Amino acid sequence: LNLERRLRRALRDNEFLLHYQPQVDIATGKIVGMEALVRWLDPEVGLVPPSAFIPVAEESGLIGPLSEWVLREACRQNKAWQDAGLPPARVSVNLSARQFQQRDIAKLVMSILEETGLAPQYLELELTESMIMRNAEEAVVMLNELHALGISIAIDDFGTGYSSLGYLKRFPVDRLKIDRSFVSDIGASDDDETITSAIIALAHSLELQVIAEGVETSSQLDFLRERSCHEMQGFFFAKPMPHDAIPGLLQQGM
Ligand code: G
Ligand code: G
Ligand code: NA
Ligand code: MN
Repeated sequence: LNLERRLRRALRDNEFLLHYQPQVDIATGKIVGMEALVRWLDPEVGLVPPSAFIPVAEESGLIGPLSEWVLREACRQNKAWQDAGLPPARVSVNLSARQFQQRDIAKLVMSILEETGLAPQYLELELTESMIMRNAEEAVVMLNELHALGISIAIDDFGTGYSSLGYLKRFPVDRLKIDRSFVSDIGASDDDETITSAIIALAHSLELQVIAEGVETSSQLDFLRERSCHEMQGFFFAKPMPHDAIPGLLQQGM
């Protein structure tokens, strides 16, 4: 069976699941969010990472229904945790390029928020610079529609693409996610330290939130804290984990 047909079957048979990686406020140490990361539990192969199937899903058009499932499941789960009395934390969902090209994405997000009852301030969408810059004029319109729903927007892998800083100001963007390639070289590369510092300073001067991804060591964390980076995500705090590990973490408050 080729991958496309196996993916189609996996969608039908409910073989996808979400892992979550906590995002922590550096000043308070509290979990303030989590990134939803899709996995495929293939009965023959086991857990398959998204890099192995997202590209095929995009080419085949299956990314539409898959992304819709991810969005709905992330919102549903987050609302269920809040209803269970856990401290609220936002959930971030990665948008695929294909999905962002669909003019009616804001309508879909709105209907999923209504259906699940999740308050919009607890949903964040992650987009990459290249997705936005591919058609910046169109992206401004779509991001404004999404932002008007009350959700937040993060730019993923920030620093690796070609952002026009001018557009960055015009876009209703809430958060920059410093790409993990820069963060991982803190302590090893002067250039990457300079870039990380510059992104944090840029975020402060544009009054954006900034989160570092891929934080693996306490010295990376110290570097980020000294520069007033707001949040961090990475193996130093926690790896992506199954949904049933999250309530305990939220409860502990960390
Ligand atoms: O979890 P992992 O490191 O394997 O994720 C690899 C990549 O897959 C990341 O770049 C992430 O953005 C992407 N990814 C994870 N979940 C989703 C999803 O639900 N939708 C899309 N479009 N990409 C995802
Ligand atoms: O492209 P995106 O930023 O969405 O990728 C998220 C992916 O990054 C997750 O799949 C996760 O497995 C991976 N990741 C998260 N934290 C770390 C980390 O500290 N180190 C490494 N090497 N990978 C990480
Ligand atoms: Na991401
Ligand atoms: Mn990223």
